Amino acid sequence: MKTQVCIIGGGPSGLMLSQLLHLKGIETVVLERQTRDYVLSRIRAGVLENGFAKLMREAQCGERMDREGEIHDGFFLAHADKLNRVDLHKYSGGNSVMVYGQTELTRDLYEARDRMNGIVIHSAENVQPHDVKSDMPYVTYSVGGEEKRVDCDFIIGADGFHGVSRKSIPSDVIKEYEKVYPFGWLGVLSRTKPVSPELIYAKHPRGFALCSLRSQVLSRYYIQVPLTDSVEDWSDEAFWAELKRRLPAEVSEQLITGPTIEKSIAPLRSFVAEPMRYGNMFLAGDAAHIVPPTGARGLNTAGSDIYYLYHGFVDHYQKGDSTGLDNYSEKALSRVWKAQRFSWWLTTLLHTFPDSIEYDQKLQEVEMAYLFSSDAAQSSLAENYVGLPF
Ligand code: RFL
Ligand code: PHB
Repeated sequence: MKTQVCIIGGGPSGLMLSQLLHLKGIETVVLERQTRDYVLSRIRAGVLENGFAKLMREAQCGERMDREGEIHDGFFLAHADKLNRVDLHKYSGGNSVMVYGQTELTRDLYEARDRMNGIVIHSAENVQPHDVKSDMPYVTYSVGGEEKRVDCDFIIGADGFHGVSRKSIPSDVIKEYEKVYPFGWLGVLSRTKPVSPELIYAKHPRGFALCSLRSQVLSRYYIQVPLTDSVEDWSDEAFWAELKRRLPAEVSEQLITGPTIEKSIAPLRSFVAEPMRYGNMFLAGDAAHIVPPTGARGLNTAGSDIYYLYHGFVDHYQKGDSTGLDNYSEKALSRVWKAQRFSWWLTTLLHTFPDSIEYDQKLQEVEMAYLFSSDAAQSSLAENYVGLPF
């Protein structure tokens, strides 16, 4: 098979790029290791910045998001039994975020690819990029034991943190920066009315908690847990009891509990790989960088990578101008590091660190007090949460 851009990974990054390029007449093939059902069973992001929502619309995938997603103009930070609202609209110059699940937007992207007869190959095993430093790179894979090959002009590594693309770059070319946090998030999904119409991020001595949602009948909650915990350690009853302990009384009194329909633990990690280009292979999304979910930046930062690549490829194929592709790594990394900084800051502010000393706790307290006494501090929080410009 021959194509222009071979995309490894059929998550939101890979599908979005494939869809956008298709609409500009640029051919792609997407190779995904898992089945579609498996990809759609992963419960991940819930908060989209405006830039990401715009990209969904440009990809002709925004209709259901605009119908079913919720626009949020603010969220709450809970601390010391009190709720403080962060007014995103006021402090970001009229901006807001869209609450719409990654599962749903991935489904919309798959459906769009189907509608346009896009090639997405599932259950692709042993995917491997080759000759990426040459003008004739190719990707090999197997399906049902049969060896296959895709020749292409460019390869996109959009295969997530555990993918093969980044790992295929020689270690003397790529530099990796990593910070592993000493805790994870236990997340549950439940068919209950969300406790609050807007998200609540709660700081508590027992650990962080987050009340989020997917719709007015589907709640998503998280609590900070030690890395040694497993899902089996947490019955539904234990989860609800612990969540209630970490929320202000006025919130926990309102919390409607019920059976959970998904429960998983995600370790918290910050990671950046530089550069994001090797020869004719470009890394995008979680393949190149991940953040702890606290600032809701992961998928949104993947979105800006895709935006830069999309415009880079359009300029390359339509105008013969490769500046966008040549500048991709530098441009993407500049925004990636700002998302890293924000995610690290919010994670450090809101979590309970097992090795923290009293001095650290005092700093968390004063940071919180400063935040809600300063318009400048709230503006800084708001402009980062709604997403810095692309
Ligand atoms: P993905 O989604 O990991 O998709 C990569 C795809 O590549 C496939 N793959 C391979 N395919 C072929 N060959 C191989 N060798 C392959 N290896 C892997 C995988 O099967 C997969 O389908 O990466 P992508 O597309 O870059 O998307 C990134 C996002 O998924 C991620 O950044 C977000 O989910 C992060 N995130 C959040 N981001 C936000 O912007 N807002 C949020 O509110 C938010 N909440 C979250 C989150 C992530 C979470 N977890 C579980 C990590 C909440 C959580 C709990
Ligand atoms: C979610 O709804 O899954 C979610 C929302 C906000 C975050 C992280 C996760 O910061």
